[in-house]
Amino acid sequence: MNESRRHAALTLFALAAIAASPLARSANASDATIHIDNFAFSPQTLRVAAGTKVTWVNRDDMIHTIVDENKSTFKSTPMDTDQSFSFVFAKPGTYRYFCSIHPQMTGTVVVE
Ligand SMILES: [Cu+2]
Repeated sequence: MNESRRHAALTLFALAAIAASPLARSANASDATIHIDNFAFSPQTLRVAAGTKVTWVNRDDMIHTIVDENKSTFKSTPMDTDQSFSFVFAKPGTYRYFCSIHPQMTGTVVVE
């Protein structure tokens, strides 16, 4: 293979790798992630557009839950380390939530 063909092949390979990577996927505007670390939600306040799918990922070595303050919009089952919970916020509003096991853990999702 001559040098320019080799270069073209490498470029194609790199583009395919970027398209298939999870990083490219999470750049999708309709996805957002909140991490749980050391008994805290990060970011504590998340602003998203209506229709966004928000995923909470538990990075703590402790079981946590995600429950909205009215206990009617969304409620996860207990999440162990590395487990996640997702909810699609269809309607604009301010959604406060907490962990039912550690009620001092609170967070807010603002849907615009
Ligand atoms: Cu908790």
